[in-house]
Amino acid sequence: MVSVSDVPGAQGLSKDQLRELYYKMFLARSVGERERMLNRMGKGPFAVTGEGHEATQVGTAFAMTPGKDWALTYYRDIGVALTLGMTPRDLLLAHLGRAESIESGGRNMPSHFSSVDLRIVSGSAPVATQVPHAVGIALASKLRGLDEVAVAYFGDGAASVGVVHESMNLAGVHRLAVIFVCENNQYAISVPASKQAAITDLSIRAQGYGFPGVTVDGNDVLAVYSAAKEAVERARNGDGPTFIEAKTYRLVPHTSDDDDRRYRSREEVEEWEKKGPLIRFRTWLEENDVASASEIDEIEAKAMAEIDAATEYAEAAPTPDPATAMRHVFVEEE
Ligand SMILES: Cc1ncc(C[n+]2csc(CCOP(=O)(O)OP(=O)(O)O)c2C)c(N)n1
Repeated sequence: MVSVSDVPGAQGLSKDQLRELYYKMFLARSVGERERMLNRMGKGPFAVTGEGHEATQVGTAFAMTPGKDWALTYYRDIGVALTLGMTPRDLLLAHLGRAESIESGGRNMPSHFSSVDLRIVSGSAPVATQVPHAVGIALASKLRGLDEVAVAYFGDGAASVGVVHESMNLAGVHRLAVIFVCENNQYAISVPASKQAAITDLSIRAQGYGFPGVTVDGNDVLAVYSAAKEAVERARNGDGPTFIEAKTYRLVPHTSDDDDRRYRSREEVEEWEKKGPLIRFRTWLEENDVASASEIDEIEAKAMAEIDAATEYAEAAPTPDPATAMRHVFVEEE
């Protein structure tokens, strides 16, 4: 039986749930690191990962009901996929392009998360295309009288794309059960936030579309969870959309093909590392007696063991048969 934690600031989460949050955050961080490592070893063709985004991704997804609510992710959302129930094995099979990958049988780019059972809808590489999909799903839910919530994830760069504004407008007009989660990591590849928008808090845009917008500290998992929980409640109750801007920082280059030394200083990255989501939540768990240092070490060891086993499995798994390369592209004759 899980007892509800009376730890101040725990947002009503039990100690087990708080530890689970840390587990998922650490898992997300370490899957990203593993993917980049496999890429450097010449095994994974391309790595796009989310180190630094763990509080934003895990905190929002933790407020959703997996398999009922819809996640429209973008390429950085390893933490969302893992929190909703995808496994390191799923992600590494996709990263290495293996036939068994549930995402596309090894045909898609990595980090295009998808799971039919978990309602994680496969995205497309052009940024922001998942946002109108979320609104369409939310409209369908409304027409069918369902209380399912659709959550669209995107970056600060994607927030400038026209279709995001059209999506927010439509969602506001019809008061749809959709949540817009903007993972503002300060950069769109090399373009800093100051050259992306002439405002500081992107969340104020929601006002123009007639629904609430909040800016939260995207490195504070409990603050993010609290905002997401409220947004999910509003959406489920028929009170319409919410825009959540989570301010965070991408601690690694944009992808394995990017050299971030060309557009940001090492000092800047180090400053953000010091206030990174994992170190902050680990400190909070210890200070509030939710988990001791050695218990946290055990949580981390468990996550690493899961990732090591997943890596071994995925590396040994076969690649797709080249004769099936066109499958799912053209209709196949029986
Ligand atoms: C329509 C379109 N334009 C350009 C690109 C190339 N591109 C890929 S990711 C990216 C940056 C997106 O930045 P942001 O939305 O802030 O997300 P982040 O990568 O920082 O998490 C760009 C320009 C693309 N995929 N699609």
